[in-house]
Amino acid sequence: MAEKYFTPEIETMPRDEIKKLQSERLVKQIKNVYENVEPYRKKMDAAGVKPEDIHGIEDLHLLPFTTKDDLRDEYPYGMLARPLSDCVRIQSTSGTTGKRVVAFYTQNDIDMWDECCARAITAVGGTKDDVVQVCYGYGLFTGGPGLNGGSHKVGSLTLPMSSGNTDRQLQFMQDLKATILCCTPSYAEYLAESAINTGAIDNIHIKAGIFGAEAWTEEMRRDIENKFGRGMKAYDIYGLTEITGPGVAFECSDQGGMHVNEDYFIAEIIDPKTGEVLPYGSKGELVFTTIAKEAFPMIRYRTRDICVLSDSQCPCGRTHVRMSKPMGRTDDMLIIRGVNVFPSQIETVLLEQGYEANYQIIVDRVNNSDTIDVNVEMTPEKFTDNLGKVADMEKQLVSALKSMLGIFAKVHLVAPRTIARSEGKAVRIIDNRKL
Ligand code: DLL
Repeated sequence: MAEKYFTPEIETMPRDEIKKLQSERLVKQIKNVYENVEPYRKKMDAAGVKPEDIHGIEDLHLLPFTTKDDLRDEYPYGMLARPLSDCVRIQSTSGTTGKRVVAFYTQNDIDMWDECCARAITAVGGTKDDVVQVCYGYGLFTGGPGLNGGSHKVGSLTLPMSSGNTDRQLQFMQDLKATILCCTPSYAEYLAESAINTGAIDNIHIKAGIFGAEAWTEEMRRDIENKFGRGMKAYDIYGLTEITGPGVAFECSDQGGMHVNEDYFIAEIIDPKTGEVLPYGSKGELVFTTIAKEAFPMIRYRTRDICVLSDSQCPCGRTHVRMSKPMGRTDDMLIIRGVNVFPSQIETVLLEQGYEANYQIIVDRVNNSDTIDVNVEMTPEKFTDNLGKVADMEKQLVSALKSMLGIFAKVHLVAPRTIARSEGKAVRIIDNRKL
C-alpha cells in the first residue's frame, strides 16, 4: 500500500524547513503569552527572560517549564490567552492522578486538533470509504471528540459509539461493517475477546485500530492483531488534554514510534531531575510547547511521560520526529522497597508467560515494609480448579516477575473475566500506602 498523508506538504517537509516554521511560530507564541497570560509573564520575569530573547527554537531552553500544578493553581481561567467569548469548547483530563485540569479551545484550536487526528487516521490507511468506530469516551475526555473530529475531516463514516455496552459495539461493528476501530488498547483486547467468545469475530472486518490513552506493550499489539486476525494492524496514538488531546503524535505504517505533529508542537526530552535538555536518543521526560494553539497555549509543559525521541529517517516518508511508546511516568513509577517498578514491566512478563493484560497491582505497606500483590486473570485455556496446578502456575509467575523486577511480588491467579474491565483507561494500580 502506498503511504498516504493527510497534509503531505507539512508531514514530509524537510527538517530544516520544519525548524524554521517552528522558530517563527515560537517567537510569535512567546510574545502572545507574555502579553496575554499573566502566569507566563510572571514566570518569565522571575527567570529574567523577555520575549525579545527568544529568536527561535535554539532559545527554547531559556524559558521556564509549566507543570500540572501551575494549571491547578490557575484553575479555571488563569492560563487563558484569549477572551472566554472566543472559546467554543472545554475538555478535561481524565484525572487518573489528582484534581482535574480544564483546557479551552477556540474554533481554530479544534480545527487544528481535528487535523492532527485526521493525519493519524490517514496514516493507518483511513480514507472517505472507511467506517470509523470511535469507542473512546465522549464528553470531557478528549478521546471521543478528537478521533470523531479527525474522522469527519477525512470524510469517513463516523460511528460515535463512545465507550461501554460491548454487545452493542459488536453489533454495530458487524452491521455497519466498521473498518477502523478507535479505543483504548485494553478495551480493544476486551472487544476482540468478546467477539471471539460470541462468534461475532467471523463477521468483523476491522483492518486497523488506533489505540492510545494508556500504556501498552509490543506483546499486547501482537495479541490484539492476532485476535482480530485477517491482517488487522494495531497502531498507537498519543496525546494529552493539556496539549490538545489524542493526535499530538501518531504511528504510521512503520509501527516504529509516533510522529509528533511538529508544525503545532515542539517536543523536547529533559532530565526530570535537573531540567537539562537531553539530545535525541536519550530517555527522559517529554516536554511540549504548543506553537499554534490560541486559547490555551502551553509553554514547555512537563508531561511526566518518560520516552525517547528520534529524528532518524522513517520509511513512511514523514519527516517529523518520532517518540517511543511512553515507558512509564515520572509519577506512576512505583518504588517498592527502593526498587523502581513500572506496571509495563509486569505486563510484559504476563504476556510473555501466556497470560493476558488483565491484571491489577496492589501495593501496600505492612510493618514498614512495602508489599506488592499482582492479581492475574487466567486465560480460559489456562483455567483449572486443580489447586496444585494453580499454585505451580503462581510460582512460575513469581519467579518470572522476580527476574524482571528484582523483587518478590505475590501472585494470585483468578478465574477468567473476574477482574473488573474498564471501558476507558484500565485501573491497573491500587496503591494503599498513601505515601
Ligand atoms: O489520554 C488523550 C488520548 C485519548 C490519547 C485517546 C490517545 C487516545 P489524558 O486523559 O489527558 O489524555 O491523559 C494523558 O495519558 O500523559 C500519558 O501518560 C497517557 N497516554 C496517552 N496516550 C498514550 C499512549 C489522553 N499512546 C496521559 N501510550 C499521557 C501510553 C499514553 N500512554
